[in-house]
Parts: sequence; structure tokens; C-alpha cells
Amino acid sequence: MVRVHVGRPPENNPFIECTNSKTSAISPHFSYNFFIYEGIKMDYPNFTSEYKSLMAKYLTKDIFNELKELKTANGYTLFDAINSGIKNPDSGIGIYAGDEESYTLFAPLFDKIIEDYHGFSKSDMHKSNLNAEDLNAVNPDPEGKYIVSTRIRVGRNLHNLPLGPAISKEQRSYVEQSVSDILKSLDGDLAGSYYPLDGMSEEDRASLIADHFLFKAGDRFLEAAGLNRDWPSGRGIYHNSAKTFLVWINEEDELRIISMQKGGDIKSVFSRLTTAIMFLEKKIEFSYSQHLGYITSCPTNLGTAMRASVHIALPKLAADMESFKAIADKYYLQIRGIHGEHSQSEGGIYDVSNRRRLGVSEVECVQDMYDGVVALIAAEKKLENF
Ligand code: ADP
Ligand code: CIR
Repeated sequence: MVRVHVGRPPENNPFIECTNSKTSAISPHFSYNFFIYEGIKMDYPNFTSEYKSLMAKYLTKDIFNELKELKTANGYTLFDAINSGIKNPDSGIGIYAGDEESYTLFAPLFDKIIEDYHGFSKSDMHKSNLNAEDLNAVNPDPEGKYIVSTRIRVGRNLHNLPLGPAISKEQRSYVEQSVSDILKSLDGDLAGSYYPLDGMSEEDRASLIADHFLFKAGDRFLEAAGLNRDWPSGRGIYHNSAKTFLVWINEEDELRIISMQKGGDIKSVFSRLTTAIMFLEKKIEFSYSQHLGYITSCPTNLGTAMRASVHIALPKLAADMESFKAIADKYYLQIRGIHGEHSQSEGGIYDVSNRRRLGVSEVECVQDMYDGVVALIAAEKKLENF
């Protein structure tokens, strides 16, 4: 008999809550995610019509059976990878990698998701270009009427360590210690301090989040991916005094390197970021493959791991979401709310960013965003004159 229960079991039900020791044959990472009847593995998930993710779309019974017994050298399994998408039927992607090996071991599933999201096939190679001089991006809004702020981030993970979903507390702490030490050696306008989350006052934390500098706690997608384990230990933020250069440590990726400032000077933001990346690349070996580029825990971030965004006020265009989305699609843009992923717009302001990250260079990612923003502003102006 195969019985499955995904989710916390109600009191006194016959399912056991797996502990690390009990689940070690299945997953060493989760002490709370899988509930199985003694010794019997989870069956093929029941993907009801609620499930919209690419994982649910591509995890056929055949692929499930092919992959269900496999485990990476770090002990990461198919169940670990898909748990976020199973627990959150509204996931768009629904899968996370625990290490670089996850992308090859579970390739029959990951490849399809990568191809669908990035339009990038098994035989394609990634490319990189961090030369800010190649970017064609004169400020599209010098009066500051539309663009509130610009932010560009990349994700990075250390070579030879598991990714966040499979990292141990000790490994996470090693990342925090070694990376924050290196960041302390930055100088000029990148010089700053590291602030661990553990011990940060609630007031400071809330204000950093409200001002868009710090990640939130308790994201349910990351929670189910095992990315919030041991919270807040090992997490923190480095920033310069102007808060125009920031590094998040041990959130969804081990590093999120961020450059941001008010207004629409996209080229300056990119330039500051590339200077910082080149400095860090000399000191740290990051996980990178010729095929997939920078290795990240979420497959949407593979390649450049770059998200270049503006917070932009487009009140007229937003009244016609269909036209807004049509322009966004034409320029490979993603539209988010202004408090991060899965948040809503506020006051007609949207977060507009590049959607493609793999098989395109960093310069192309920012150029996508820039060209799209120019088109969006032109459409807004046209509606103003109507
Ligand atoms: P990420 O960009 O790291 O994938 P989120 O979408 O959750 O993750 O955004 C992280 C934070 O960055 C949020 O607080 C969000 O409001 C902020 N942010 C994103 N783009 C901009 C921007 N252009 N200007 C100011 N803040 C931004
Ligand atoms: C999801 O599947 O919706 C979340 N795990 C987030 C996926 C990455 N974000 C994105 O593409 N916008």
C-alpha cells in the first residue's frame, strides 16, 4: 500500500512526521516536509487543476518513476526538489535545485522547465558580457517623472558547496563568515559593513525591508524548499553607507549582489554592479557551468542570475493591463508588485524587469529591460496626450 500525505499531519493521524534520522534514506534535509507511512515512499503527486507550475506540467509519471530513487552526493532527492511546488500549488515554477548535480541528475525534469522558461535547449551554451560600455542606456526619464528607482542584482553560489536548499548550518555559517570577511575589504564607494540578521533589532529589520533593501522573512515558497532552515542563523546584509551597493547573504542564493539607486540612470547602476562582481570573482570561486552559466537554486535564475528592474509609475497604461502585458512580452519583461515577488502594485507603481537570464549576456539582460522601459514610457506618454 502506498500512502502519501504532504503537509503537517493533523493530531493523532496515522502518518508519522519524518525526522532527520527517520527520513535519512529519503531526505536528510527536511524534518518537516514529507509525511509517509512507515518506510513507504511518496507516490506520484495528485496534480489537481489548482497546480499551475512548470514542475506540475512536466513531471509526468514516467519522469517521476525514472527519478524518484535518485539522490545527489549531497543527499538531495526529487522530493526535496519539488516540495515547494507541491506545497504551493500557485507556484509558477515549483522546483529548486539542492546542488549543481541536481541539474544533471534530475535533468529529464529540469531540462524541460529550463527550455520552457528560458527558451534554452540542452545543446545551447551560456555567454557572459559584463562590460558596461557595451550597454546602450541613456537615462530614459531624466526628469524623474516615471522611474522611481533602478535595481540590478545577480545571484551567486560558492563552488563545491550545496545550494541553499541542501546546505548544512555549518556550511551556511562558513559562507557568511568567509564572504563577509571579503566584503569588508572593499573600498571607495563600495566600502560598507556587514549586518547579521541574528541580533538585528526588529525596528531596523522592518525599516530595511520597507525601504526595499532587505529580504523578507517567512516566504512560503522558500520555506517549503528548505531555504528557511535555521532562520535567522547565517543570514545577513552588507551595504555601503549610501545603500547603493548591497549583498544579501544566504537568502535564496548564498549571495545576492545588488546595485540600486533612485531614478533611471540604469548605466550607473550596472557599472557599479560590474565593478563589484569583478572584485568578488577574483576572491571567490563561484559555481558556474559552460552550459547553465551561474548555478542558482531556482532554475529561473540560471545563466546570468541577473534581474534588472525599475520601479516605474505607469498609471494610464496600468488601466489597460492587456496592452501593458503585450509590451512587456514583446521586450521579454516580467511585471511584479513593488514589495518583491508575489506582491501587488501600489499607487500604480510596478516592478518591471528582464525575464530572460540564460543564453543571453548580462549586457543583453539590462538592454532588454532598458528597451522595454523606453517602450513603456512612450506608451504612457501617448495615453497622456489622448
Ligand atoms: P529579487 O529581485 O532578489 O529576485 P524580489 O522581487 O523579492 O527579489 O525583490 C527584492 C526587493 O528588492 C524587494 O523589496 C523589492 O521591492 C526590491 N526591488 C526590486 N526592484 C527594485 C527597484 N527597481 N527599486 C527599488 N527596489 C526594488
Ligand atoms: C514559484 O515557483 O513561483 C516560486 N518558487 C518562485 C519562482 C521564481 N520566480 C520567478 O520566476 N518569478
